[in-house]
Amino acid sequence: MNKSLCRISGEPLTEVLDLGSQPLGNGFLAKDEFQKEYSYRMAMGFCDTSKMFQLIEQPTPEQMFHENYAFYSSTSSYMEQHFLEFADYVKGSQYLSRNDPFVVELGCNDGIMLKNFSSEGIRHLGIEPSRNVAEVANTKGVRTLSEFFCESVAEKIVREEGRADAFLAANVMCHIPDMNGVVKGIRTMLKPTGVVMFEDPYLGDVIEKTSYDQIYDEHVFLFSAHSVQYMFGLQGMELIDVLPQKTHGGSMRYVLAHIGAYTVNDSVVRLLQKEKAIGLDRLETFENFRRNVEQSRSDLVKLLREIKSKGKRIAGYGATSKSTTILNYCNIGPDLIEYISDTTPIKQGKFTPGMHIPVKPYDAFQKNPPDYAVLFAWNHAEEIMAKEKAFMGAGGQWIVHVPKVQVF
Ligand code: DWN
Repeated sequence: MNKSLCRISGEPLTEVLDLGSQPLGNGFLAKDEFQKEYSYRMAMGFCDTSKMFQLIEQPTPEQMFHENYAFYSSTSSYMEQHFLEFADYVKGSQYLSRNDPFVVELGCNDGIMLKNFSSEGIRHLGIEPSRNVAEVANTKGVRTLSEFFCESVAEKIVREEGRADAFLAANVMCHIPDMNGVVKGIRTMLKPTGVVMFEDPYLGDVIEKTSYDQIYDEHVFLFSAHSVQYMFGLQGMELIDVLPQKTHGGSMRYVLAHIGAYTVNDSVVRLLQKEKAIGLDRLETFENFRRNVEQSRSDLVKLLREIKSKGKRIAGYGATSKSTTILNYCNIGPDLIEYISDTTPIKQGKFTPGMHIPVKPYDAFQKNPPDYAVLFAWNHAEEIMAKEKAFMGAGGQWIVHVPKVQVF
């Protein structure tokens, strides 16, 4: 497909934001890999037909999701709680049949959500292309297939196990370039009364908070109710409910079903109206967003340079995929940020993609705390603030860029 066409409607895209040359968001690497590091031009386009805000160019799924995938969902206790509640919501909903319900999750990662179904003996299946995290799920008793989901995989599952009552996905759908193929697969997988429930970072929050770090190679789409309605509408499905979530700095849970299977909740109508009011369906909104992103970059770089010029030490907290976007777009390297602390073993001892800042274990932060810490995992702020009282008590200060660049 021509790269400047919308992946959903096939209509031309208008480029609205260029975040420059970027490496893989989760491409943490060793020193001897610097020379052959991959990069691409990361720019976003808007389609006036589908209303989809999307990457113009994206690395292949195989480059991003493989046996060394660096992100494990169960690194946050708050997220564990979130998925327990998501699972309870599904189990308590009207959508699961009483007799032998079947729940499928796309991109189940290390089983953080499905373990809440497997522990109760509910028939389930995870589909997870990154083999290392899929293995962790299997060892937790979560039945997981390591595959990229598509219509033929859906047909095979239906032949062998029947259709699903609920098809779940959390922080997954926005990663999939062949969305039309996947939505066809989902439609194939669902019973006539089946539903798909998925959540992803919400475009409305990204625009409102200038959280442009939600844009990176893996996030090919940033969804709104408008774009979700359009893409599922192409396959005979409709939005029946929307539920805002606090996770990842503001997400939306979308519930969709075959057209006419359920009454459409008022929440859908209200959200569509709100999106029109704030302009999520219009090009000008994205042009304004671009100006805010540029301002955020100059504010952050100015602040870091000022702090450094006073001889203070700055580290990063959380080597997130999001941080890759900020560091590379703002050209922030080890001259400004000494190291980034992260609890994920696979990232430790490596260097951040593109800017090559050392990633150190959490111990480094505790034993040798900086004067300032850039909170790259700002979406986990509540959890992190609760456990970093010692850092703050000793005079340590945080820097965030969302919703605006500030020190606290
Ligand atoms: O969509 C995606 C989201 C859900 O997760 C993926 N494409 C990749 C990943 O994105 P991310 O890396 O931006 O996600 P997080 O959840 O913001 O990453 C948090 C990082 O911070 C992890 O590497 C773990 C680390 N961490 C830490 O060092 N100390 C996290 C917490 C809560 C902590 O206390």
